[in-house]
Amino acid sequence: MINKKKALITGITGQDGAYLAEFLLEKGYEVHGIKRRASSFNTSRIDHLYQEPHQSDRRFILHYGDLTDSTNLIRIIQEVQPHEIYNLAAQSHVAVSFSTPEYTANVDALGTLRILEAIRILNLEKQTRFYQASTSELFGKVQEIPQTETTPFYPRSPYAVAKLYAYWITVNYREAYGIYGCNGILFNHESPLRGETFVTRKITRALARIKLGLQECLYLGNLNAKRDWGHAQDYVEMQWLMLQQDEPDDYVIATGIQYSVREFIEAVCQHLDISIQWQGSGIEEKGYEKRTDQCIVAVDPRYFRLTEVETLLGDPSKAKQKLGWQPRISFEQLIEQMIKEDLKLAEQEAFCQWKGFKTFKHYEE
Ligand code: NDP
Ligand code: GDR
Repeated sequence: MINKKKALITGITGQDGAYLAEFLLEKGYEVHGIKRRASSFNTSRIDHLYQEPHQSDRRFILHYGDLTDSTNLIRIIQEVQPHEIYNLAAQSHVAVSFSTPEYTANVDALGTLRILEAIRILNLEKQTRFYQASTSELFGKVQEIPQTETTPFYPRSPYAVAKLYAYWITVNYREAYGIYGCNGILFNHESPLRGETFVTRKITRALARIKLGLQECLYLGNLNAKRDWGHAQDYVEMQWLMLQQDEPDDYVIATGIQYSVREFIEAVCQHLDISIQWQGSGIEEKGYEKRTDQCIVAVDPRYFRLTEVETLLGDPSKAKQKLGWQPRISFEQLIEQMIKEDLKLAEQEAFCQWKGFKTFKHYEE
């Protein structure tokens, strides 16, 4: 199916960017993405979508850019003339935002303003629809359980405070300039493409390695934090649907079910058929063929957050009613998929080690 629509995705090299690009290409869109220049390759999540620049009917095109660079954003938007912009780019790690608060504000808050201003400067208010990747982190120290579109915000990190600005500037440009702008207040969503330092992926990756005898211990922070975890593939479809409505609006996207970090670990261990020892040691090193049936999970206070978001649980009733939101992939299926892919990676690593090849260092974060 070919449609004439053009979409521009910032953050196309990230988890959601990769799933959204795939989704829009299947819908027939011409998909443009902004990627950062990096000293090493940063496109592994979208390499399967790559099209040769010499191909005549290309529908997947990448542009170098950065959310901190207004002139670059204006030029790309002018060149592409997109019907839809999905602003997914962000310094998205909550803990890291305490170390890089100014940069996080520059990208996550001002970056959003730069795109909205570009739309305005280029007189694209009537042509270009805008999606802002807002977050359940806005609720922070929760004022109401479960959280809906009307729950008051109380951000608890430089990341969340930056995203709060982005949320309101999107609302303001909608009201002041008539831009079709939507906030998707998305709760945590994961997948095999999830960044390795977010807690779910850190767990599935480490436990797969422990299962194959490549690692002994998993160090984590607050095991009692509770999150409403969904699958990224389901969530990107909602990002698109928000931009297909008659009127722009803001929506909570969540599953309405909550688990603690500890429960997530227990579920992964059950799938891998390993028991958990919450502290101490007891695993013998016996090489590639040795599969362990026990893992050690230890709490390391370095992973505690200065101000923690203890509990998040979304009420997606509005999205259910207006967008027909219905998550397709269950929590169990999400865990199964993540383990399957991380076991493959661990097996590759074990095989390389067994053959005497060098493997990558695994940084615990
Ligand atoms: P990722 O961290 O996986 O991806 C972030 C993307 O932003 C990457 O492509 C990254 O590029 C890019 N990026 C970072 N800084 C800049 C910059 N200065 N200029 C241009 N691009 C930049 O995030 P997710 O895919 O998980 O999330 C997508 C968005 O949704 C983010 O805005 C996040 O804050 C938000 N969100 C995510 C949720 C989740 O649970 N996943 C829930 C709610 C909101 P590079 O690959 O080069 O690092
Ligand atoms: P979050 O996700 O902060 O909710 O932000 P993350 O997976 O980083 O943390 C979830 C919870 O787990 C606790 N935790 C740990 N977290 C990490 N990263 N590493 C650990 O070792 C660890 N141990 C315990 C955390 O304290 C926290 O309570 C994600 C990001 O994708 C944001 O961009 C997005 O906006 C929100 O989800 C919704």
